[in-house]
Amino acid sequence: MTGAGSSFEALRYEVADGVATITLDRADALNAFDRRLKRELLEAIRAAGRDPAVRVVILTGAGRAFSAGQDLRERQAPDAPPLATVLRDEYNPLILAMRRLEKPIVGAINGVAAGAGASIAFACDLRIAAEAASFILAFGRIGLVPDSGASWFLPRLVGPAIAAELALTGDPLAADDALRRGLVNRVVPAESLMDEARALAARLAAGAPRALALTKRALDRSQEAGLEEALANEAFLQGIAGSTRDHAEGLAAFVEKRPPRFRGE
Ligand code: T3D
Repeated sequence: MTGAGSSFEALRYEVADGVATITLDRADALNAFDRRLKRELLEAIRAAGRDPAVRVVILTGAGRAFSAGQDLRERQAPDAPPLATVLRDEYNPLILAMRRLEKPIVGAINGVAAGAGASIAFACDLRIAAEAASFILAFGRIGLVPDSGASWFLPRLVGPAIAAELALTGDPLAADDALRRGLVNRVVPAESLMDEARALAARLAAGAPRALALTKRALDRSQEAGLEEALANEAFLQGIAGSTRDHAEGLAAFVEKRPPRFRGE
């Protein structure tokens, strides 16, 4: 196991077997995002992007919460920057970095994900939730609107009616309901959460990295596109994927009836 992140204080960053595991580590404050945690999470995502040894990222939280969102104590400080500035300078680059990362992110949602903590869970590619996890669009409870991508991700993940209910009421969505609504991919007992996340990450890490990156891009672009544009984009991305050595390796492995060995080339 290597640690690119000896400089990290508010999170842990560990790389093993092609998987970077990022653990938000402010358990006493339910992993609320102060300025340092936001900065370090952005750095960790970028470090994972740069490291060719990393093929998949797992994002989770220490203790009983995934994240309680913005650190509200920091927000109350007299010198706290305006909300719009915090979003433009801190949260928005983080969400964009997660979506632009050319590697899948598996959210291992270990407990409550509230406010921007929920948004960051939504920005993962896949979510596995512990049975006690929940999602709370807590923004309205403190007189704010959904941010950090929540208003974009949620209707796309659960549909407009449920998104409106969650955003307008601020009611928690329990893990089982989140599974029924399609917000999470699976729900598992807390004690097996990380094993399940690592097993899923290992499967993804064995895939063709370029194809996974292009698939992530295709799915994101499809949210914005009409069918004609999506078809054109698929053809463009397939042109890239089809010219990789991994594609040739996949074909050879099929014909030779053996597992492929993808190298990200
Ligand atoms: O700059 C900007 O503001 C822009 C960005 C905004 C994006 C946002 O995220 S806005 C939404 C911010 N988040 C919230 O409003 C959620 C606040 N927290 C809660 O509603 C509850 O804590 C939870 C529902 C998440 C969990 O409830 P519970 O009963 O399990 O735990 P608790 O007792 O409320 O919290 C435990 C501790 O964590 C407690 O500290 P203490 O008393 O033991 O010293 C509590 O103060 C602390 N904590 C929880 N959430 C936050 C927090 N500390 C700082 N910031 C928090 N968000």
